[in-house]
Amino acid sequence: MNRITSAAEYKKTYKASVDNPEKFWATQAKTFKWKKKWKKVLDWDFRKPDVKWFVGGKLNITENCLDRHLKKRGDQTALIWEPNDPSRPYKSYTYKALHKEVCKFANALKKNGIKKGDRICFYMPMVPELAIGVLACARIGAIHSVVFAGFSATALADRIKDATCKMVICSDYNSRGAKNIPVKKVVDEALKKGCKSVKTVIVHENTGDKVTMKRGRDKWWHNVTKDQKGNCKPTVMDSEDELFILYTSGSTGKPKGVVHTCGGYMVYTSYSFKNVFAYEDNDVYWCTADIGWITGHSYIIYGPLLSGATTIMSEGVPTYPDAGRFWHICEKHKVNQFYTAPTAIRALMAQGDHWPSHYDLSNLKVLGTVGEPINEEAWQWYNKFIGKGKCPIVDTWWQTETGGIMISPIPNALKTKPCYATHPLPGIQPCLVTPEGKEIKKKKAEGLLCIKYPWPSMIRTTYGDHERCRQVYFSAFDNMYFTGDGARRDSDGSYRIIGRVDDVINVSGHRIGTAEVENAINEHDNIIESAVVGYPHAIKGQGIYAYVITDGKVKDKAKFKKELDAVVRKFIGPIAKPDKVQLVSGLPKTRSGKIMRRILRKIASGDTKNLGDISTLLNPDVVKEVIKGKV
Ligand code: 7RM
Repeated sequence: MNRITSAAEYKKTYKASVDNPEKFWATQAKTFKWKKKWKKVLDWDFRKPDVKWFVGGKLNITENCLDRHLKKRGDQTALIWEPNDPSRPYKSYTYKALHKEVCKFANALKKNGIKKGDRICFYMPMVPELAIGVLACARIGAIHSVVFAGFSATALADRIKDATCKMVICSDYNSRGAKNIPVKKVVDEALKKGCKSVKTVIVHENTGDKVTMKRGRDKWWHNVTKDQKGNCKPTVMDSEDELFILYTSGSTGKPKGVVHTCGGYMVYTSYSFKNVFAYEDNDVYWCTADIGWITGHSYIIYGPLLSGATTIMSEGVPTYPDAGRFWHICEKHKVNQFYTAPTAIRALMAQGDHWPSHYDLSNLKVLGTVGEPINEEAWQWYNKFIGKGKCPIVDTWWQTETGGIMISPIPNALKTKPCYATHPLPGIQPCLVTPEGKEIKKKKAEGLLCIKYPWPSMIRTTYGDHERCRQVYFSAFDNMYFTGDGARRDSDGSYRIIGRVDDVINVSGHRIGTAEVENAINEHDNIIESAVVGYPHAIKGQGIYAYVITDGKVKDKAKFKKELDAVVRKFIGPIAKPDKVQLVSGLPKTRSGKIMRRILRKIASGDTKNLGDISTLLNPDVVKEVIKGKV
């Protein structure tokens, strides 16, 4: 697999990838071990959508992540795990050791009745067993569905039911900063909400604190793996067999299960990993994301391991025990590539410039960001205090649905530019379209970001509801994938991502649907109606602003706010708690009864001068009240 190292090479490679995509991707795919070669590289029809890559090819992704490397780098470190508490020892697994652990757990899954195609839900903190478990699923063709351990029991139950999971794998507790958060307890609660498909719960002992185990259903990880062999033949999978489901928020209430398949995802995550991070043999790479999000799937587990890299996963938070933790870990493991979210950079920047100065960051070569737009100030700080002006910053734009990085600088080949994700990777054909669906050909333009040609790691369907996939991503514009983002393009073809144009807000790099938050808020007894919008937030990127109409019986506003937090916590999780709540007597609505979110968004952002024409509203008077009551 070739890595691009100059501007000329990028230009040449990009052109080749667009002129003959099938030839280009076939070349990349040859790096891997296939049980059977594909018959055709690509079959596609966006209108259905029906996209197939490496048609007829047979493989197992874990054979490519693990077995393929054993001969050359069996004793090289594959995975380093850095615990929440820095005084505890870190763990590391060589490729050989990781292979063995994955096989043992894969055998344990089989022993517990798991077969190819079964869905398994993971609800775990960032412990090595999460990576091992995910790979063990892939080893035997079971489909993993990882649910971020910050989600509530209700949210977890919804996801378990949607995918009819046969098994849940969890930990006892989650050590996060100074907290010890119950995990198994949340699973118990979720399973009381009608998750009839779940037959077994496997519990990994993390902190060792007390949990209740249900006889016949719950088993300890260490017991089920104890007598298993360290060898497990990889199940032969079709390129288009499902690899995993990952739930993500959209503009409607219910999160959708984005489905990725084996062959294309394998080729693309590895290709993009090597190129974007300029990964060279023996480099140590660290992505601070949680495996509960796509970034963790593609760029902690699959991309790095497929590339034979040393990948770090860390359990803790950026500010525990202090704001130097990230830089301490970089020094300790001589990290070469570091990948994090703008929100973390802003939070650490706010703690003072001196924190990074206490650590040796001289091994860093490439810095990355993901999840949300990075503002210029944070970019400059990252560049100066972490990269010391010598590390290219790769601002990587992509989505759960795209499976891998789509638009990003490539170190030494594509120049970086603050706030710009810059150029598409080879094989990616972005375009800007007008709301009417016309592609904007002019270079310098602003529009809706679409992708007009398939790429190997793209979403195949939304689990259990293919029509929804078509409707959400492929119906807005003919023959194109619509990203939901708006973007600007410079005269040099460089892209700047502006952000979501739908009702999705991005809080600390987490995607949250406003409808989900509204549904949760509406569960409170005193709520008549609510409208949730995003507004600019100095650290989180966006904050959550809730406008609520109550039944007039709310006496204690502070107590009421706490109660709203509690319902949101209950139905979604703490990440979706509103930052601001404003009680209003009405919401601006169109004559057909639709809430005018555009107006609410402007007011929440403090931009009350350019509200546009409000005379067509059903209730224009309410706007004044809403402005006056801004919190
Ligand atoms: C990887 C991930 C996707 C949404 C996406 C954007 C936003 C992601 C950037 C970005 C500006 C970036 N997957 N987004 N990366 N916006 N610059 N570099 O985050 O499915 O959770 O979110 O995140 O709005 O549509 S995600």
